[in-house]
Amino acid sequence: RLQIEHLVNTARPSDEELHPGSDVIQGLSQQPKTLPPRYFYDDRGSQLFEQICDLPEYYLTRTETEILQSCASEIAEITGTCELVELGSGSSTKTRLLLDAYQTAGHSLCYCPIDISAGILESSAQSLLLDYPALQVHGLVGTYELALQRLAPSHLPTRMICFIGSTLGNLNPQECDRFLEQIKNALQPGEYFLLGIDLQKSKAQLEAAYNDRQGITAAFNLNMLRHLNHRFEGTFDLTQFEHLAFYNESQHQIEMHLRSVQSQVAQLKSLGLTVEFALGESILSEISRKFSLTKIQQDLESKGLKSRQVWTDAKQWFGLILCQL
Ligand code: AVJ
Repeated sequence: RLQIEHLVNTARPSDEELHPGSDVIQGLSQQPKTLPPRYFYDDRGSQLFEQICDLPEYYLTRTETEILQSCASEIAEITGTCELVELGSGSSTKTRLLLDAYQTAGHSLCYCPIDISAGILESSAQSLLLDYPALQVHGLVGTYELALQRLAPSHLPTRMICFIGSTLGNLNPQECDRFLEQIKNALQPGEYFLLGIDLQKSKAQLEAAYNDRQGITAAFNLNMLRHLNHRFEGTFDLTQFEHLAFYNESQHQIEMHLRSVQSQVAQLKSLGLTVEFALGESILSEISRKFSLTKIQQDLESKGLKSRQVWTDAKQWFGLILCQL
C-alpha cells in the first residue's frame, strides 16, 4: 500500500539539480542577501518547525486545525471520493482530519504526499498506514514544480490538491502567480484545490508569533546556517548572527532575517564561496505573506480556480478556500 518515488528531472535538469547550491550562491551574492526558505528543513529544522507549531504565540497551526475540524466533513461531502495530493505534507498531522472525514463518509482513501524531505515523508507515511488500514499512499520526494508535472492520472473520480499551512506565504507575488498557474495546469476541469492562508491582522499579534519567548523560532532561523555549514562545508559562526523578525506593513509580510552582529567573513568551501558581512548586515531568510481573502480569491479566479466555499475562524485569523477548476 506504500510507494515512494524520488523525483529527478533527467530529461531537463534544472540549474539546481546540475549544480546543487547554486541558489545559495545566487542568494548570498545578491544585495540585500537572501536565502531560500527550503534550507530551513533539514531533519533538525523539520523538528524545530514541529515545535513552533505547538508554541502558544504561533496561532497559525492551532487555528487552521480548528477550522479543519469543523469543515472536513463538508469538504468530503462536496468533493466525494477523491485522491488527496498534498504539497509540503511534512508530518501530515492536519491531513489526518481530512482522511478521517473521507473514511467516515465511506470513501476509498488514496493519498499522495509531496515533500522535499525524504525522512519526514517516509516516517509520516508509515504511521498513516498503521492508522488507516484502507489507505493507499503514493509519496513523491522533490520540489512542488516537478511533482505537479509528474502527477500520475488519478484512478479515482476526482482529485484535490491541498496546500495548507500558509506555505503559499513564502512565495513573493510573482512566484505566487507562477505557482497558481502550475496548479491550474496540474488539474483537470472539475478538480479541486484546497488552500490554507494566514490572514492580515495586527502587527503586535504577528510579531509575537515570530518572536516566541522560548526562542524556538530564533533557533529555527539560525539552524539554516548550521544546515548550510553541514551541507556545503561552511564556516558560519552561529554565535555571530542573531534572529530578527518584523512585520513589513506596506508589503503585508513578516520578514525573517539573520543579522550579523559584527563585520565578518564566512565561507562555503564546497561551493567555493566567500561571503563578507558588514556589522548589522542581514540575510533575508524568509518572507511570510499575510493575505486578504478577497484579493487571493480574485487571484485564484484569474487562473480559473473558482471558490466553492470559504471557511475562517471566529477571529478571522486564518482562511481555508476550496476552489474548483
Ligand atoms: C511554514 C511558511 C507557513 O511562515 O509561518 C514559522 C514558517 N517561519 N515560523 C510561516 C515559519 C517561522 C511558516 N510556514
